[in-house]
Amino acid sequence: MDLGQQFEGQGYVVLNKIFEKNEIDQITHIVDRIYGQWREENHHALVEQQLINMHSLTHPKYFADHSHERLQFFNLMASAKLTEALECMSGREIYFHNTQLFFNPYQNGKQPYWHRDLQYSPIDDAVQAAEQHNMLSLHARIPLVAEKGVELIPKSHIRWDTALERNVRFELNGHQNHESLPDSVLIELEPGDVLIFSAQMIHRGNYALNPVRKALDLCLGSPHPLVSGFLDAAGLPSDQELEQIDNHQWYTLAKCVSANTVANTIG
Ligand SMILES: O=C(O)CCC(=O)C(=O)O
Repeated sequence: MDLGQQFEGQGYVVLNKIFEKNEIDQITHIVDRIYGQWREENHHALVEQQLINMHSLTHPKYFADHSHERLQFFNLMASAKLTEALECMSGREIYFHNTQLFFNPYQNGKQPYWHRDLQYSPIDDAVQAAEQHNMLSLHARIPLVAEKGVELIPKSHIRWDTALERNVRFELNGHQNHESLPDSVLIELEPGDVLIFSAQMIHRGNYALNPVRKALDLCLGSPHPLVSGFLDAAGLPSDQELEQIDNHQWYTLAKCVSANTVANTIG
């Protein structure tokens, strides 16, 4: 089965050994510095709200004294192997939407919760369900330490919820969003591997089996009006940086999406 068939059938694919050790080391070096800055600035929320992720790691505020690292980071993420695999898997032009870093909540004081990513957006669940087949929103997870860190419900990217899944996701009728759900798979990854999964399939993290987690997720996809408005141009390369990125297609398309969104807002 090829990558496209695997993804269409299951909603995810695991690409083994896509990154070399030295690439993971370079990504880790940059991510650790950003994560350290973010933790200092967000210590209170990290503890009080039991945060499990941060986002927008490419924002210029993380590169004030390290401008060369921003270009290096864009180049590392859009590696030739990964951009080619994504193109081969989706058969579509892919744009770069954002980045997130996933880690365990402070002192593991929170349970992982099942969700579809747009569940926390203002977009109504019925609209999400109706548009599901027209959307391609992806996470490309680059684990920086080995993890059994994410649990997925295969095929939930091509259908909407069963009654139980709905009750659990929205904590209805006495259910809680951390209850076990049938047919889930827990994905095991080593540094160098990449997990690509649909952001709109039902998924949750796993904290208990992982003493430490540090997974860089690239949020990628095919442009769609429901999500294009969430793209923050501040996280994209400048025109000058773009010229120095080897595989710049994700970023070039992102800049077009951003420019069109602004033009439509003004128009
Ligand atoms: O790894 C996690 O904690 C959850 C992952 C997740 O929710 C996501 O990637 O959208």
